[in-house]
Amino acid sequence: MYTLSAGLWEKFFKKKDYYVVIVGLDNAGKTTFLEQTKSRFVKDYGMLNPARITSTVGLNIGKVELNNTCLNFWDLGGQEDLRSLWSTYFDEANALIFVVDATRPDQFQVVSDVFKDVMSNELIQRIPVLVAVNKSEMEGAAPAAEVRSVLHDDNHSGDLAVLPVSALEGTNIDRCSFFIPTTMGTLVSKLDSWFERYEGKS
Ligand SMILES: Nc1nc2c(ncn2[C@@H]2O[C@H](COP(=O)(O)OP(=O)(O)O)[C@@H](O)[C@H]2O)c(=O)[nH]1
Ligand SMILES: [Mg+2]
Repeated sequence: MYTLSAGLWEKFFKKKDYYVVIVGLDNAGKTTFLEQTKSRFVKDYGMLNPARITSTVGLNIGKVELNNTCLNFWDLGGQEDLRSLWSTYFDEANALIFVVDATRPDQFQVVSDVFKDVMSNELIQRIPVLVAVNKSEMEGAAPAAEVRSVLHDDNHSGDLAVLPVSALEGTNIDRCSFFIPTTMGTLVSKLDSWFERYEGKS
């Protein structure tokens, strides 16, 4: 029994490298979010001037170290014709960040449909999902609760958090990164107690 549990543990939960997919509609602020995250956690990283961030066609990657955890971000292009490629990255993903532009309530129906589509993927249903309600520093930006109300996650069993952020100003960006190892930690401790109970019975 020990060998089985130790093997599973190593394979799924003890690894310190986490892969995080960043998705959301085009222009929501995904690349700015990643740049801001890198500028906060990568020593001597000079954030790109936001005015020089262009629309993402392929993929931007970023690696960030937090204590003994390494977060590998994949920032994917959000244009309609690129969205079908997102799921090819879901296989490896340990967590997902969904970025919403809070200043565009006219897009919330599309956001709702796209989010529903992402959450219908069974690989996503069991991993932590963080919704970054971006551009929240702007006057008139929708509050996180309003964005939450258009998002449906009925079949999702992983943790879900909805946070107002400003990728431009850096508000709450650290909390987004810490959400991932924190929820992973919860998963590990849940698994730990499950193994204890299971092994107690065997
Ligand atoms: N006001 C404001 N603008 C932002 C914020 N984050 C991104 N933007 C702007 O939104 C636009 C799209 O950002 P980008 O990161 O390229 O979006 P992406 O297409 O989702 O990767 C750019 O003009 C950014 O400067 C934010 O928190 N506040
Ligand atoms: Mg981009």
